[in-house]
Amino acid sequence: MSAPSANAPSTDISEQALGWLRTMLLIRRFEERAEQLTMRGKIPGGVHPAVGQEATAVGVAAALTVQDTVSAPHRGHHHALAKGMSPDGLMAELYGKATGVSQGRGGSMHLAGFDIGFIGSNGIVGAAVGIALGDAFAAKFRGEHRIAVAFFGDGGINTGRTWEFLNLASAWELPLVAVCENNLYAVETPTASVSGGGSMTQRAESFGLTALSVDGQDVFAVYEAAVAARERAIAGNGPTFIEARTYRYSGHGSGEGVGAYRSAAEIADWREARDPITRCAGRLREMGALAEGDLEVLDKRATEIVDAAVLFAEESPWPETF
Ligand SMILES: Cc1ncc(C[n+]2csc(CCOP(=O)(O)OP(=O)(O)O)c2C)c(N)n1
Ligand SMILES: [Mg+2]
Repeated sequence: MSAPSANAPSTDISEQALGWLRTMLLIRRFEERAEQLTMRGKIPGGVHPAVGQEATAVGVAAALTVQDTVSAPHRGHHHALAKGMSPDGLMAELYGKATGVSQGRGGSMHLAGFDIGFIGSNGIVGAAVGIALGDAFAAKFRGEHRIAVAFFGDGGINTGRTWEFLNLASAWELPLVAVCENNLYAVETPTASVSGGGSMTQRAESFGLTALSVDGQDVFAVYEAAVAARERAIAGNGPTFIEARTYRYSGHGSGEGVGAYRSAAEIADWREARDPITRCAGRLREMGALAEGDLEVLDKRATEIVDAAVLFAEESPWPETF
């Protein structure tokens, strides 16, 4: 059952997918713990948990090299972990400790790890697309063999700046992959109720981007879409827009409920019938790559990594000056 990390592709898809499963379990346990710690006052300021959205980040990151970059929005822990950020450094950052990935001065929404190609998360809806656009321009201008990926939400799709960025990416045929994680809601607003002009992919196509919609709860489907988008970008054929249909199990931010704007049936459908971890584990069992009891072992290991990250954050010093 030994497997490489999500960032170290192997030729054997089941070996790779075991790495994806590990990373998705790590994200889930990390996010659950981060929310608990916020509610207990250990993590200041709140977090935006990505529980339920693990496959979108992991499937895309698995298609990337270390040199390829990722920019992320306010809900960005899963992207950072999938791109290879250390759980210790991330947890310490959430705590505001000096050992955090942004030296404890950024917090949940301002993560960065330039050595792993994670060029930053930020809280301005849609802005991650502009940051990745700039890096895609740099890659093309310098003739570098790499791409930039922007993650953003379905709320971000309805901001003007997002389309300004996608327009330039198209006009300049930049190696940008724009991934919209459509989790159906922007805070408590159902995005469909405030969206005109047809589907997201139709809108992206009208700007000249190659556009496709994938099942964001199927890590294999996300991976395949990202591989194809990367190949197109590297070949000089311009940007791709990917809508990844997904769902966040939590409220918008830590401690927020969902009962006021979602039906119990909708939540049950996503959690019970489409869960990305359950589905990935199922595929691996079909391939003969996951035996009875293996999932529990991997899950226990993910919990241990999170336990160690919490201990690291607790024992780390505060920044010297503010
Ligand atoms: C420019 C801007 N406008 C408004 C906000 C407040 N805000 C924070 S998150 C959010 C909704 C984002 O929804 P979506 O893009 O779907 O991402 P999700 O939270 O679903 O992951 C809003 C309106 C903001 N941070 N930035
Ligand atoms: Mg959303």
